[in-house]
Order: sequence, then C-alpha cells, then structure tokens
Amino acid sequence: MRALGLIGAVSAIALAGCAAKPTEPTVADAIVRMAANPKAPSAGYFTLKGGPKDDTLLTVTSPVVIRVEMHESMTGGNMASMKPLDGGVVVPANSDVKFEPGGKHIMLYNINPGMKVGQTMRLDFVFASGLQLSAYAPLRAAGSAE
Ligand SMILES: [Cu+2]
Repeated sequence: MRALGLIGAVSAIALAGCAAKPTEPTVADAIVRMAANPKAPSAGYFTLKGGPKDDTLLTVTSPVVIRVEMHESMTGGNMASMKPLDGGVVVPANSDVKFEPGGKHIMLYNINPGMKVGQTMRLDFVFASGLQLSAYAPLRAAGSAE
C-alpha cells in the first residue's frame, strides 16, 4: 500500500505541472487510435490551445514511433485524400486548433510493437518559438467509440 500511495503522490504532482502554464501553447485531449492492421499507420488527435502569442507547431514525434507526420484530410467529390502539413500548423493566440477525424491529424508509422491498446504513448511537440511539450496519449482500438 505504501508504494501505491507514493505513485499517487507522484502522478498528482505531474498533473499539477501540466495544468500550470497558461503563458504558452498547451496540448489537450491527445489520443492515438491504433490501426486494426499493425502494418498500417495509426492516427492521432489532440487539441492545441494557443498561448498569448501566435506560435507554429513544427513537428510531433514519439520515442516509440519511427515516423510521425502531420496531415490534413480533404474531401473532394467522392474521394477522401490527405495532404502533409509540411510547413507546420499555426496556433493563433488564445485559439484552439483541433486535430480530429476528418480534419488535421497525425499519422504514426511503425509504432513499437510492444505498444498495445490501453497503454499510453508519449508525444513530443516542438514549436517555432522553441517551446517543447510532451503529452501522453491513451491508445484506443480502431473503431472504438471515443
Ligand atoms: Cu493522414
């Protein structure tokens, strides 16, 4: 029981640290939806919350993924396609930018096979201002409700 109490105290401190900085962009509600086929890329979603100044998200990486790309889905006629967001994504001051199904998203290629639904993946975000953030995304099954 003692060990459990210590873990609880450590996670409370970590959570307080995450919530504490309204002075710069933050990342909220990150999730990764694992592809049903382990050879296919998985998709990730989150909300970028702008700080007091405009900033630009340049890259997203993960220590357990070989390659992460930022994409935007487009629908034209009956074709769904996506294009890479190579120039980064502007996060205007005091505004939310959502990465969500049917819109902007990240694609994760070659996730470490040890990562399973129900676990949590670290995502690292680098901004043009030099800001670096990490978020922890729960891994969800393909087609799950949330
Ligand atoms: Cu994509």
